[in-house]
Amino acid sequence: MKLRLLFLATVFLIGLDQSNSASKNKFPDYFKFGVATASYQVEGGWDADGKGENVWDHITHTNPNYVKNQDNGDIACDSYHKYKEDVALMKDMGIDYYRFSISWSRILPYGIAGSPLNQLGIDHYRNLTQELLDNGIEPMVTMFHWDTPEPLQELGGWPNPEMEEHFVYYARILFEQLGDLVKMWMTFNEAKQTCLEGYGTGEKAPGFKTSGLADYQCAHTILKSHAKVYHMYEEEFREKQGGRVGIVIDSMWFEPGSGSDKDVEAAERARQFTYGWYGNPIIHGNYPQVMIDRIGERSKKQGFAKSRLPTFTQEEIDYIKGTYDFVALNTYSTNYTAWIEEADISDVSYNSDLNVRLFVDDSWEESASTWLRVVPWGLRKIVNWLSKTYNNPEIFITENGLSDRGGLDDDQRIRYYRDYLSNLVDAIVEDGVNVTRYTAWSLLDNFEWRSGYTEKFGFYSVDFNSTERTRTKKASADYYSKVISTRCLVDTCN
Ligand code: GBH
Repeated sequence: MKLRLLFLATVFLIGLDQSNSASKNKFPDYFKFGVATASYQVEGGWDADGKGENVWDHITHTNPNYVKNQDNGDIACDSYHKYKEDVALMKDMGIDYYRFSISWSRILPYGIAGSPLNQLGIDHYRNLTQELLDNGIEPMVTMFHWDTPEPLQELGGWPNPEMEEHFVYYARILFEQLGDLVKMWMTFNEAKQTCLEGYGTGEKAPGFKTSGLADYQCAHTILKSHAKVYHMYEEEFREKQGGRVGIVIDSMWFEPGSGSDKDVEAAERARQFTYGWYGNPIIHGNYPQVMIDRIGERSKKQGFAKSRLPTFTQEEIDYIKGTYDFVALNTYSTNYTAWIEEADISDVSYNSDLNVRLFVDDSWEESASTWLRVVPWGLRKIVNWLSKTYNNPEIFITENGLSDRGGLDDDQRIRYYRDYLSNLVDAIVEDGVNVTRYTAWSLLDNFEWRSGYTEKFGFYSVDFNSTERTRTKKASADYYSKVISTRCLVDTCN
């Protein structure tokens, strides 16, 4: 009898143990998996059906050497014409939702508030959205993924506060014309890159290099525009349409390069200057204190009558605070941080306002992108940091992925997804972080900005030499499908 009890107890314990280790590797049932793309990177049809010119059309046409191999997005993956095929690929993979962006210049060729609407542009996105819904795939829409209408750039672009009016006008059209079908909205993709690279370092279109000034002005306009669009949805659309609105913020994970207090401080400062630049105003109401203090002090020493970081009034703080229904993160990699001596005071730039040295461990596996080393544990750390810093919000990973040079047997990509997802599941199951969505970048190999078509992130390769832009499945697509259908990373857990 005793033996039998012992035996039963043992079986029970083993059973328990197995179900525990199983659930450890399993995503919760409510968890959703998606893939992402962006309009300029995949659509092509750059002047099709009345579309206007945007800053990427403009810079690649007027300064072809801006992009490697003089590549541009004129045709890209031709997804503008091949969207049904793209949806079929996603359906085949069992994707839960598709994160794509809308090209502002297709909807409003002049960009400007009050300018004529291009019905064919609206039709295109209604068709794409309907096709997704008919195939059981949820649309997740980004309103702006870096492709500012050129006429608006000629008025100054994002550092010009008037952009708010133009963006709100555009956003209203999207809610009115697509809000019956779309329930998940992202206002901006990676505002940090729009501002820092577009107006600070010149790394992205429109290519201005006025760091420490125009980048801060740009961010200020974007934050106000985002808040206004959030409130507009809240007041005029939410009740009827029942959707959700947020903003996509990007950050790598910053890990202290040593245990010293100074390196630890440098890491936190880098996080605040990156995610916090946008996240802090939206979640807590104002720029991070460390940005206010450091930029204020340096500006003063440089002879500016006021801080180069614009200030929000109390009214604006109250208005911006809380304008999110979830926290969205694009993240790919990790850097170490080291404290350094204060930068020369004559240097006016975001980088010297931040004043942190970033470095990587040479043993970290490389990708095809210089900035992207494979560091899976960084994902677990960054979502834990978001959770702590921003009061345990619901978190979406809106981009994560790996670049290589091409090839259908992409086991490096499979390992990347396996190891990053494994860290994510640990964050959810073991650390209790509330992540509910994961979005892989990207469905297709596509136009990778300054690198043209040389860095490949896709589950499908695209033959850019064929007018058909033929898509071919890579091994990683099958891997991701299997994760989605089993919600599981190891074979033993289903
Ligand atoms: C995302 O940005 C974009 O949203 C997407 O369009 C893009 O295709 C995808 O990732 C892959 O790149 O050279 O060290 O100064 C990624 C975030 C942040 C990556 C800035 C490049 C340059 C860092 N990007 N980073 S560095």
